[in-house]
Amino acid sequence: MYVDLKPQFYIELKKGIDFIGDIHACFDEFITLLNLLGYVQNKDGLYVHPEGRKFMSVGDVMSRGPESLKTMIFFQQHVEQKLAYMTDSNHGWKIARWLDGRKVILKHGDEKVEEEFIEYEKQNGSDRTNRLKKKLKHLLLNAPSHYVIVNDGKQVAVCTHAGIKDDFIGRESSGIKNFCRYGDVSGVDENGKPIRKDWFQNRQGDLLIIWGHDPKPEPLIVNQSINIDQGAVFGGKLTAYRYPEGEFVFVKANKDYSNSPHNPILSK
Ligand SMILES: [Mn+2]
Repeated sequence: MYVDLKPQFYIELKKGIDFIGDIHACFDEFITLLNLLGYVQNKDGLYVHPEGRKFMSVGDVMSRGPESLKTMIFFQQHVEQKLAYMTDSNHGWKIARWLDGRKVILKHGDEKVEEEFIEYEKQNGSDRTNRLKKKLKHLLLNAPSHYVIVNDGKQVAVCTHAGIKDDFIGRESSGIKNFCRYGDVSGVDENGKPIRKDWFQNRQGDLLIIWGHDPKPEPLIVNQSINIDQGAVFGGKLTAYRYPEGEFVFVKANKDYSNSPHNPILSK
């Protein structure tokens, strides 16, 4: 069962969009990137572009890294004001369900979000913490599986987290949402790790797809798809892809925050 993607998830290109790869709580690197892209703080402390550009995150703004709360609050404020956009994602969906009180096990860096909330509550009390949780839950539960970018009435690009099939574009269903969160996952390997099929390899469509999720040392450009997750939290770099200019802007991570024995960037 499919339904049409909601009209508010079709975004006019207007003055241009800066797509941002997986931030994973690397807040300092993210702010450095926004400054490099020319965004400046307005009187309310929100980052706006003097030329009217907007920025769009491929999701996974939190978890693994040092500042999940700051990064999520940042997106909550900017998405609410329509200064920024953020797609759904696997970590985002996990945190959304946790905030919604559902039974989930926080691991793979999601436990760091809970630790930050505990610290936040110590400093700000439970009323303020509960209000924040409610706002962030709303942001995460309402993030779309993908956005379609439109220019002069023509669809020009799609932004999603882990991937999308061409015939999913402009539609929503629970299957499409899962595909966009996790990619084309077919079973698990002998270590219990999901086997990822590269959905883009035999792709025929010609609409540009911008995605993240699967950290690559450099942007991977295949069949009109661009992976912009360069593993900032793993000590790689945070990527912006500027559309329609087609330029990449990078910020090198200050360090490897992940402490992961299977570092996808430094081991490649
Ligand atoms: Mn992901």
